[in-house]
Amino acid sequence: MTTRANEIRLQITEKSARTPNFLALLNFQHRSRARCRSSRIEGFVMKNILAIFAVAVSALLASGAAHAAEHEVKMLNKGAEGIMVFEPSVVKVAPGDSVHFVVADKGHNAESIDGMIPEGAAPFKGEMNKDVTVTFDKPGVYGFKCKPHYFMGMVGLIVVGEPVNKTAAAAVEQTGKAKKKFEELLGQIGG
Ligand SMILES: [Cu+2]
Repeated sequence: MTTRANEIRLQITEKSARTPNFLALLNFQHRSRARCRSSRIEGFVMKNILAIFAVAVSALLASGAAHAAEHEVKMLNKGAEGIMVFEPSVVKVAPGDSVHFVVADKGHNAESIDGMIPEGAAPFKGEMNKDVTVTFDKPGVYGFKCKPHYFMGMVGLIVVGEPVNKTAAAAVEQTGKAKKKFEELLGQIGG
């Protein structure tokens, strides 16, 4: 019993007996079509593996972003602790968290103080009248100031994890009202 397809193939074979390479050509076409199909399947599988991988990576990133918090420190002409202040003046954060320094009143900036940041940490310097967001990765204490109001005691501390460099930060020479303020603030943190 022969199927219709087999009959056709037989007919072709008979007709092309004169052309010796026809069968070989047919065979080649068949094999290359099979290869094509299998590479299409491979492509489909690869695409899906990549898609699954991309979803997994973005889920990981999203969960990481959800853990990193953003804290806020306002620059104020008048706050609960007096005039020309950062509020709050001490912020405890986890490594990877960021702090958004907000210009709530004009005429202030936020910048780190030389010697008052952990070894290897990058200093930061916000421009006057501009908000600045700083991400803190290295554990330790970070002393910062408002440049024009440093002498009025407009300073603060960010404590990232453990204040490992507290002694070094406390040893930095301070002047004006900042000296007393830093003694106060450093007394508030552990380590
Ligand atoms: Cu200021």
